[in-house]
Amino acid sequence: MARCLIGCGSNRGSRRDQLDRAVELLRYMPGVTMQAVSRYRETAPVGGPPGQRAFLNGACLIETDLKPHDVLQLLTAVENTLHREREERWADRTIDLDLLLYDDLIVDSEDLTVPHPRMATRRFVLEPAAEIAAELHHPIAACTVKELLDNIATHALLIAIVGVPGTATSEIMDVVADSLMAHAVHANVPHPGDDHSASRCLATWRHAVTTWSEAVATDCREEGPHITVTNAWCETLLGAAAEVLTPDDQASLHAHADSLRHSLMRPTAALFLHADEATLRERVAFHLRQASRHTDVFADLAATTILLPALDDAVASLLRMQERIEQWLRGGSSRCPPPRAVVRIDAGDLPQAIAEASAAVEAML
Ligand code: A4P
Ligand code: MG
Repeated sequence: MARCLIGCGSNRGSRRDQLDRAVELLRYMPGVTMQAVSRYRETAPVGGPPGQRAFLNGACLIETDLKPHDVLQLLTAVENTLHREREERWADRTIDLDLLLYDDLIVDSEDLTVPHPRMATRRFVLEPAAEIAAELHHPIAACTVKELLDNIATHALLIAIVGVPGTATSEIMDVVADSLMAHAVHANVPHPGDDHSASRCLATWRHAVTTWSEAVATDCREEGPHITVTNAWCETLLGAAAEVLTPDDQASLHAHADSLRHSLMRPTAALFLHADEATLRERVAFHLRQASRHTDVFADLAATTILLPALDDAVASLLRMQERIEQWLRGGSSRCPPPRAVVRIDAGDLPQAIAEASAAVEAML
């Protein structure tokens, strides 16, 4: 038997009745035993078209011998019974049932992702979930549901928006900071400029790491509720440096970063802007054609393309950097544990990425 945590939400029609009916329909499904149902909470809508009604959100815990895809089918059947219409994404709905956790299983398929990819930053998911299943384990965050809730239930949020050049981390950070009145801390990767020496110079990288970490640490010392967003983390700066510094200089930069880490809080969340190879290739090609004169969005690609003007070399370098970020987020870097909450965002569609990033941060408040 597997234990499944299910998130429920409604913001259209008779919200409480619909949640009650969804729970009752699940309770009487063959192969399902209802273990617990949370209270329902009214929550402000996150993301989606403006002017939506508030949600009523809850969670339930079931035991079942159904496989994960069969559970998803069951949830869809219950949604259909309750007249769920699928219009625009994140549009208001009579009922939404999400499979949050299925034991300790990780599923990553076309139509099903478990754990639910956006749950770790969502207060409207974690509060009811922690009420009935505080000790349930999240296999990717490697902690319990209660620990995920405690992670975001803090008055000082520190959000790292990470991604390789060409994924618009700075622009997205600026939009998120503006819309939520957060402090933005820019990290600047050393730019090669006219001679190529600056970006290969250890001192320049040490300076970049120092100024960035001092700015983050200063923001984090501030008292009272506040949000800090930054477009980098130590690991992303070190990963970029690995492309240009000698192994000895890299080791020295790592030691320098280690000496600064004690002043840094562990980030509350990382928003990982991930681009596939085709997207990176298209953006680098665009940049190399100097079409970028007309737009600033991918200006940060200059740091790569000045040193590596051949398209294939530049793309390969970005993919290596991206793999290093993934490794860190998977917990592969022993120096700095990844944040508990990681939301992976497709950087291929910029407006969508901005909406996802803003919603992920808003959901924590
Ligand atoms: N899908 C993949 N993985 C899962 C999973 N673990 N559980 C697929 C459920 N479905 C999963 O879902 C779109 C597709 O996701 C499905 O076809 C399924 O194969 P959907 O329910 O049709 O559409 P949606 O819910 O609009 O999209 P999405 O991206 O699932 O939205 P979310 O993440 O569920 O967010 N604000 C508040 N306060 N309360 C809420 O409950 N909910 C949302 C929806 C946004 N804002 C909210 C709330
Ligand atoms: Mg859904």
